[in-house]
Amino acid sequence: MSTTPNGDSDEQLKVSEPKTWAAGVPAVAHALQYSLEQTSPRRTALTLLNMNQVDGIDCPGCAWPDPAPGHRHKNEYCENGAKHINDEATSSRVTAEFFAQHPVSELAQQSDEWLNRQGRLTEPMVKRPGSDHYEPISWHDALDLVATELRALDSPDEAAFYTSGRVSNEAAFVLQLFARAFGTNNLPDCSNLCHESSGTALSETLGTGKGTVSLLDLHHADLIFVVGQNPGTNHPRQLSALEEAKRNGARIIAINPLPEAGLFRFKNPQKPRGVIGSGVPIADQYLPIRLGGDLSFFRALNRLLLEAEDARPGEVLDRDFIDASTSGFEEFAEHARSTDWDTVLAETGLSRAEIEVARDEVMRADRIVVCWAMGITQHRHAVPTIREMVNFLLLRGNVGRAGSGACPVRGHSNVQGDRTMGIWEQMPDHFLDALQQEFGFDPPRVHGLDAVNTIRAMHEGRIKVFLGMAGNFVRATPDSAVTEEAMRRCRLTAHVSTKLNRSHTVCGETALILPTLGRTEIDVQAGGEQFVTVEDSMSEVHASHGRLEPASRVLLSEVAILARLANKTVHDKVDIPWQEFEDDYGTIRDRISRVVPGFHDFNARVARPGGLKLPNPVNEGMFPTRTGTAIFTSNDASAPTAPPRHLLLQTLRSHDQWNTIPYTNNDRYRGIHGSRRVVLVNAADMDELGLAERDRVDLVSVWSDDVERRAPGFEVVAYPTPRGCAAAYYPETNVLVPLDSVADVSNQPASKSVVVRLEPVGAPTAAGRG
Ligand SMILES: Nc1nc2c(c(=O)[nH]1)N[C@H]1C(S)=C(S)[C@@H](COP(=O)(O)OP(=O)(O)OC[C@H]3O[C@@H](n4cnc5c(=O)[nH]c(N)nc54)[C@H](O)[C@@H]3O)O[C@H]1N2
Ligand SMILES: Nc1nc2c(c(=O)[nH]1)N[C@H]1C(S)=C(S)[C@@H](COP(=O)(O)OP(=O)(O)OC[C@H]3O[C@@H](n4cnc5c(=O)[nH]c(N)nc54)[C@H](O)[C@@H]3O)O[C@H]1N2
Ligand code: SF4
Ligand SMILES: [Mo]
Repeated sequence: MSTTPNGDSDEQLKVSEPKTWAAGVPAVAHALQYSLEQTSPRRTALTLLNMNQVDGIDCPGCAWPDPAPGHRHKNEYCENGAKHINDEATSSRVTAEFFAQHPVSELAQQSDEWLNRQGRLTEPMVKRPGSDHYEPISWHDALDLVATELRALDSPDEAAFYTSGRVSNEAAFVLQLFARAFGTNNLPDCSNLCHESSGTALSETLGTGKGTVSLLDLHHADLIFVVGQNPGTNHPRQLSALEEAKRNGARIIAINPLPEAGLFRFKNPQKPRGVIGSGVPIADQYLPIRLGGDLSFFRALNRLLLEAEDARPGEVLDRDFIDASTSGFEEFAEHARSTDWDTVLAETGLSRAEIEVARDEVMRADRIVVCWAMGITQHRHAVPTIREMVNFLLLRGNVGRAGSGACPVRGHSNVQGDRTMGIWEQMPDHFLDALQQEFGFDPPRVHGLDAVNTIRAMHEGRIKVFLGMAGNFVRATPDSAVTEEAMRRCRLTAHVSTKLNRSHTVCGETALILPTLGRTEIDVQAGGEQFVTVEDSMSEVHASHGRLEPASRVLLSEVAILARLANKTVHDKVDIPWQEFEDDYGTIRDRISRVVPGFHDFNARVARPGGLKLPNPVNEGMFPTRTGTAIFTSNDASAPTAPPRHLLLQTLRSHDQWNTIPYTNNDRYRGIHGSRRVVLVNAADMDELGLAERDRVDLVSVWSDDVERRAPGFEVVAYPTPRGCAAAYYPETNVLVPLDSVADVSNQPASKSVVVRLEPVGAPTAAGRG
């Protein structure tokens, strides 16, 4: 595949029927094919056999947890995890000669897929002011350059330190320590773009920002809601857990505007019957909800449950739990009873009968889990929606009890761990106090900038130095044109990365590429061979041991890069043994054990097979909220709408991409092949808009600031999505998401509700029409 950022591709779009089952033999075949295209059979075997095993490599694909030691399959991975790990293990290399041949301006024209395909970065490179080429630089000079720029700033708050959840606990802890010792809380992270809304709503209502369920809870639930997530693609081993739950008698309700393959039937490739049989059915009820209709859905469900309790007092709600452990019930109940059915039916696009079927499922279930991901968090009203899901769980006492609870399904493999380690622009005082006590300096207390506010600050010249660790900031963030301009206004941008991406090509006046070891690789320091740790979506913390020879002998580990940089930047301000951290990561874990709650005896406990589980107060009957109880809330926000002849667009992942990086042009489960510049539209909407299959259109977003945001050259494909709703891939459509279009309270970009019009290519533009 070859595509430029504007989407000129030499492949043709082919469309086939969407699949109604996920995984099975094709998943194994596709994983192996992609892996073997990347690297040798020997390295493929090394990565795959070590993946997610005790003493092996933690899969960097997503944050889904592993079964307990002793219960793991010898192939404990999924198609996408296998592709992802071998994308890192690739044998291709980006060298100094590559950069000599390709000026930055030329690289900026290449597609995300092309940049990634060039392979692993091998040595530090610098682009000097005015130059159009990256050239080699020694580690010593590269880190001096960053330290000098940082020290020259008028204020530490003129720097921002971005991380993604690819970073280990050890590196994350050192990074936040460095940033705070330097004097800023500007720690934007990918969580700002991912589950920020979950953390906000859960902290407020339950007193913990994390999910409350374990894998065992999921296995033993009676009813599981899978809301706003596409597990067949993005958390494939979740399907094994759902299969296990079904075997134990669970029922499943899937709520999603798109009939995603993994929601219907799963052929478990780890089991003989999954290979030869027809697989197991997953969802017992599928609700094709309109985009953003989930708040209304849960309000209606809660109203129905309150009414059922009126009819059969004492039989429906868990009054003991409500009385003993919650507050705000009466106010919530009054508000829920006022839920208007016409609004519910309009916002959800569902029938009352469908919602009543869901209620009946709920009434038959004792233990209930609600799982959700980006289909919920990336809406303007995400926070009230999650609060309403919590109301639902509280009504029948489904938190803090076996087999039930809240399950925000995390994305990046260590995104939850990074937060635990202090990567947050708003860490609470008790964490900062503990840092102060341990390291003897006074960390800044003023909250820092999140991702959206970092872009604003860069754009306005308030952030001058940007250090990115393990992500692709310009592609992951909204309003691409604005973000790119913001990035280019920085004096220095520096990225600690494994592979080439757009953030290296859209860069500051001076730009650095600092190449690093990946999680698959053997990491030897002065103190011997090192391992790192990660925390999964269910708060299990375990070790990850690299197994492959490093991609280049020049690479430094993330911890080494940060420790050396910190030493050069803040050596005269704080007395922290950065060198010791680099030599032996165990010394970092010792510090973590004294600073971060739940990590006592970290080194000893993480050495045990399977690692350790962090305590969750909710599961110990405590709700550390402002009232000391779980809190019912009254939520009013309305679902997003589009004006006549406009559609509501969600931006989402294909089956063959990993976040900002497409791997191939083959969204297999949805039957979209050969092109990513595709917009999925309901056939009746196409008729109404006068569009035919494969018509070429520009997507133009509509926002109150009247700035034109246009994604050119998309082909229209009829697809089973509710009326008025459309879907297209991220990151190609990030250009359409206005920077100001964010979730209330959490400030997370609202990438799942973008108002667009489809402008046939060749038709006069809005400006032209005057
Ligand atoms: N293979 C692979 N795995 C990944 C990733 C990857 O890129 N590739 N990324 C990782 C990361 S960082 C993350 S955060 C996760 C993301 O995992 P997901 O949240 O599954 O990711 P999306 O592709 O954004 O899919 C959103 C899903 O929500 C549905 N949806 C959209 N809007 C609504 C709505 O209003 N209501 C409801 N009920 N549903 C809605 C969409 O139809 C789609 O099925 O995956 C992780 N795992
Ligand atoms: N429109 C729209 N925008 C979105 C989303 C959406 O659904 N729609 N989803 C959002 C979500 S949920 C997320 S999480 C973000 C993702 O945003 P990011 O996390 O910023 O982006 P990634 O694509 O995961 O980053 C990929 C890069 O990470 C680097 N990398 C990979 N592994 C390592 C490693 O081990 N160490 C180091 N140092 N570098 C490494 C490689 O250089 C690679 O190019 O995007 C967000 N943006
Ligand atoms: S489910 Fe997630 S963590 Fe597990 S193997 Fe697949 S991508 Fe990796
Ligand atoms: Mo994410």
